[in-house]
Amino acid sequence: MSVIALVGAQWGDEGKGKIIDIMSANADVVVRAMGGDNAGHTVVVGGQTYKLHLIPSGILYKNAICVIGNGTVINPKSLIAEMDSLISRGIDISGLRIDERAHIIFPHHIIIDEMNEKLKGAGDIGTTKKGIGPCYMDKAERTGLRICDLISGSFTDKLRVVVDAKNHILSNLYGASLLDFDALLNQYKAYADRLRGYVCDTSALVYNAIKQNKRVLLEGAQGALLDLDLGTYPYVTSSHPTTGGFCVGAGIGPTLIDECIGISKAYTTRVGKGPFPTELDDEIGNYIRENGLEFGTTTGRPRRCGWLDLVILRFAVRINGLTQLVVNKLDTLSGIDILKICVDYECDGKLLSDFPSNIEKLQYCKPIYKEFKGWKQDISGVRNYDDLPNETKTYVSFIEENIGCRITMAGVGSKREQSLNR
Ligand code: 2SA
Ligand code: GDP
Ligand code: MG
Repeated sequence: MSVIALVGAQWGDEGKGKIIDIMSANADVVVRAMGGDNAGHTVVVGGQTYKLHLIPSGILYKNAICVIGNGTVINPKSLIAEMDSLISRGIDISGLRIDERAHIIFPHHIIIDEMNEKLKGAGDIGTTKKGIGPCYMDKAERTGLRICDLISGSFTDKLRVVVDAKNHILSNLYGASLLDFDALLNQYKAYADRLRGYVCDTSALVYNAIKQNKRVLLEGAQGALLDLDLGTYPYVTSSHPTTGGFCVGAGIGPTLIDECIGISKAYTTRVGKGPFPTELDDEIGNYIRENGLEFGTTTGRPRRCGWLDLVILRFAVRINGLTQLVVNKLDTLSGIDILKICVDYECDGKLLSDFPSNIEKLQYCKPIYKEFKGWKQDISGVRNYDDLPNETKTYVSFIEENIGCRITMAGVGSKREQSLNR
């Protein structure tokens, strides 16, 4: 291993945090490159549960350098709260590094996120309301402020320009209260003082680490179907949670990435709005939600649950160039008599094997299912892949045979030891 990229192969929450944590044992540098504190990555270790939002999951290992890369958007308030929470639990965060180019989330981004969602009414996206979209909007509009601005002497002048412009928008377009410049300046200056010591050019750091043959792990957030370009637009996030997103978001060339690993669940979930062909709005869906504890790690929202969809996984293999897939949460399916896997869609009387680009078409796609005999027993105590019930192994083998990608690990629980090499 030298550089490994790890991404969600569905709509996020596939258990990336758990796998990153396991792989961090052999990593020198772990890098977040997209999204912000909308992400929620759960790691369970030594009976303790950590819910990480911006800080890479590798932070739980003492020696790993943990990078928040240039492609992320950083809410300094929640980053500092996350740092403090880790410190209070005895975690050493001296390995944290924050990129100078990462954009900053301000209170107005959060207000605008909330207002935009409200104005959309029933057509809302179901965002996490963390200000992610509005912050990336400013980045694309070239009016955003970055971490290098926050820690520079010109921050006061730059913030003045931003506050004047945003107050104009907040009052005239949204009828919202104005930002208090002095209060905001003092607040963000205090954040700057706290964060300054962690800031550097992380693209250079990662490059130098690679040149020294260090092992680098690129930690994806969200999932392929939430990619701004390739996902179920407009029901997506505003970043690129695909392997390509690492090149831009970590400032690393594509030839430097050696392995691309996708993470999937043994079924499908989605949190937020948008089409979901295999969604189960019934008792089985409820069973999966309750059994799999499918509630948002950041917002606590119930996740929508459905059968595994191979059209989606084939799409994820293609757009990410996956070389391996991990299938988590097989234990959640224990006790379901008949399991279904969607192998293709039927759309307008035609067979569709490729994920459609247009969600209007996706809305009319009907899953074509293959049925499998389920397994009754609790498999969370199994520690060797070969000891899983034959039904579970048949289920996993079928997935592998139909997506064109090796399945190298299977998850039977949230703990480190509940990931079985295959
Ligand atoms: P946003 O806030 O602008 O990024 O929302 C846009 C869409 O992206 C989805 N999204 C997510 N989907 C799954 N997991 C995410 N992280 C949290 C978790 C979510 C939570 O780990 O459970 O706690 O609710 C995440 N972040 C963004 C979001 O639901 C919108 O569909
Ligand atoms: P991430 O965003 O991809 O890191 O995933 P989340 O942490 O948001 O959600 C995944 C949830 O599933 C977390 O609560 C994990 O602890 C849990 N989890 C991960 N792998 C497994 C597994 O194999 N079985 C079970 N039952 N839970 C798992
Ligand atoms: Mg999550």
